[in-house]
Amino acid sequence: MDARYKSREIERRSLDVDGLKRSFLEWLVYSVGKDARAATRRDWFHTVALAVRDRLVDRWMDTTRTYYQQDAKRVYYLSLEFLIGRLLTNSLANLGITDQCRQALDRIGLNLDDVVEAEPDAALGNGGLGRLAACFLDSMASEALPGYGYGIRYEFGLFEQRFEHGWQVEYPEQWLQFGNPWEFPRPEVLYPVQFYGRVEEFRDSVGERAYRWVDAERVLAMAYDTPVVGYGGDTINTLRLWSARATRDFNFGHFNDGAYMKAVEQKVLTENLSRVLYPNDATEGGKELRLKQEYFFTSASLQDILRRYLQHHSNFDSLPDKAAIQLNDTHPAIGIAELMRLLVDQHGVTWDKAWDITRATFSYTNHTLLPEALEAWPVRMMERVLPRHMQIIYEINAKFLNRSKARAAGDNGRLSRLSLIDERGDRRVRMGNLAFLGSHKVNGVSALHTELMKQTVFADFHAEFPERINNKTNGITPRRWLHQANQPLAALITSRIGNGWIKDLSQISALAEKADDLVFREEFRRAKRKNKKRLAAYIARQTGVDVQVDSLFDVQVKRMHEYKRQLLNILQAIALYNEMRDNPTVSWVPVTKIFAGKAAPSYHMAKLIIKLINDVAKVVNHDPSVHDNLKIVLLPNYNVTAAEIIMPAADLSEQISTAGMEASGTGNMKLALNGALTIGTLDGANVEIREHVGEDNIFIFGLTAEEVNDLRASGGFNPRDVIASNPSLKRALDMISTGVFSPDDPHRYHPILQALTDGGDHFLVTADFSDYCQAQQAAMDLYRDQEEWTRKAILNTANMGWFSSDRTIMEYATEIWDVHPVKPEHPAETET
Ligand code: GPV
Repeated sequence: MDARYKSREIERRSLDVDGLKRSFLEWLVYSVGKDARAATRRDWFHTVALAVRDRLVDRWMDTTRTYYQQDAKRVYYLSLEFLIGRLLTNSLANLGITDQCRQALDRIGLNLDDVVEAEPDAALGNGGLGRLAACFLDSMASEALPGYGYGIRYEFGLFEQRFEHGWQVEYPEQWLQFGNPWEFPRPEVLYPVQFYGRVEEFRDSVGERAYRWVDAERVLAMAYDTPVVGYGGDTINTLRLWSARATRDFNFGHFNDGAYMKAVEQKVLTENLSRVLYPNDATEGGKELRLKQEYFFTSASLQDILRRYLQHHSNFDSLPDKAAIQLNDTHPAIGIAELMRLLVDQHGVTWDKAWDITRATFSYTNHTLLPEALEAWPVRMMERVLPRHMQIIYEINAKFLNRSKARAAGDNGRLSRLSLIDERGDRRVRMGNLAFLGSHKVNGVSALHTELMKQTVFADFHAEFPERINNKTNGITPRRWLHQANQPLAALITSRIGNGWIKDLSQISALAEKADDLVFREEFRRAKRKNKKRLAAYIARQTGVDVQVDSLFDVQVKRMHEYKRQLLNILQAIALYNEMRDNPTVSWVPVTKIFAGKAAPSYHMAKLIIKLINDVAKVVNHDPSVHDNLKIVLLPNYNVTAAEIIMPAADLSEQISTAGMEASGTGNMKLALNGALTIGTLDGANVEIREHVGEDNIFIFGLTAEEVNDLRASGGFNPRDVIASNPSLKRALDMISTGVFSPDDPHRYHPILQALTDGGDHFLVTADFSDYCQAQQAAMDLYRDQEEWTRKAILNTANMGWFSSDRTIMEYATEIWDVHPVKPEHPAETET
């Protein structure tokens, strides 16, 4: 133990079992305020979390101090979403004290697994984009990179999903209800953020034209810091989340007029800014409050970044050498105009210099090509909410368009596409174009996605700036998604190749040679079976459905979206159900279809697909004629915590999006790493997964992105012809349309059938159906041969090393950020 700790009365830093136990008992009494007899499971969770937190504070301060003293270049990851999930298991594992903690609790008569279950799941994000940000935090800390996350401390995270009569119903998610032991409020870290008002022009001290933003409304951004523990516990970085606070004028100004209630009401309205996460995944509603959220957290973060920079510098020339700012999609792209405003209006930097600094500091990640997800704020809204930023955007645009090659070539079509303003219809600010123009690097999230970016949304910008677009294929943290979530497999791997893979996942390739080892296969299967039993118990608890542990667990877990094609999956399930009923004497491979995922509350089609899955499940699961060979479950309230149970238990991973539409996918990586075989289209990162695991170890089907493009362009696709020529598809659709699954409302699914026929089947469900069924058949056939299946599953795990977010983050660090590892210095630490 550290010498500096020994003199303390309370062993706040002790990592041994006795020290932990004493800390727990202290914390329970003196901070939670309960005695052991009265303590609930939640009290114990808070107790343990606070005691564990004690054990990382020194390292956290050492890390921060080292960055400061070395004036290290930091990277700031700006993201409207951080889908971090629970932190107790993660903190213990990364600090390396899981076993000690378990034993300490044992001695008090408690079970660590029960205590862990009392932690709420921090769902400050919707799906892949938010979870990627959380994996990146883990990787930055584990790679000793000086990285900060900046976002919003939403009081309400992503809604809780329940099913009522099979329909999705949303409930508020109150993760902060009982307090959050991981966060440190920083009431002194407070920045003003303005909205509305108007811009005044004036002459500055040297007679130059200058602007000030006046008569604006003011909100304060208050910081809450959460430590981000790297693997090994040496580097502990910071996630800084902003919460909206009314200014003191609000509190007291109206009060003096006697309008006390009005003042309080105003305060509540102001603080609504950070109340709730928008539940739309990859779609933008154009809501004013959303724009205000984006500006709120971006402005506060930039002010904080500049404050930190100015501790060591007196001008802004070297800002790009000391700060890299990554824009996680366009949500923080207003930061480009904001940094220009801060530099030009507040710090007197000249425009051209400010622009060079801005571009050298920012970089931008694009996460989708879907047109409905590309943010475009109405100019009239932007003028009202952020009048100075609108001016700055016009100025950036005018200077850019004046100099662009398109103008030189007299190409007006291209010029209008390059413009930051979409002039068609109501004028809008194209945030993607702003982000592109204001960044030195722009990246896609898989090889295919990056190529398509060059060919589609950013084709004109790519011609203008051919060096700017680059690829950074996504990754996942092996700590949370294998070491912590899948302890049976993690222990097996470590028993054979040591534990180096946790920190360096490329080492997992050493497992490949074990794929032919019968003993290893048996143990691999045993680990999978253990995970499947755990999932089966969870399914029974959540849905009441009993599933066979030895059936093929066929898993599709992700947001509900038409492009992700849960509909294709459930149609195949209906076709399989029919085959099983038609051929009762055949010995079928038992299959359990497992779905989970939330639909945006306003996405009616996605919610109808949820209802369809639940309706089909009800019929199939109660039909004795299939002899339990097919079960369908839709698990409610998919979140990080549920994913940690599901991922390790899957046999088959459904990655079946319409090719060209899934930017990357990351669930595909979690499932393959945990030994599931993928059934998927050549979309997003599936393409690269195939290259790594080998084409014999993956089930690829369906149209390619190019074929999808051609088919849509030719207009020659008639879904009715496809349906007519495929009896099993026709039968499945007829069953839906005649109310077999909805006898209470036979027309319920008319909108789905309409979309698949007259609607033109935009997502090509019918076009890919037959090929998909064949791939499913191949999977079921292979599953009969458990030795062969296991061999391929092992090869999946062994060949997924490249998909570690450590690899991804080091590519960002070297190719975009120029940020380097910094080892924290621990001043008073001495060996004893
Ligand atoms: I834009 N993504 C998301 O989860 N939410 C969004 O708002 C947008 C993109 C996802 C993509 O859909 C995934 O393909 C991708 O793997 C993930 O972002 C991370 O890059």
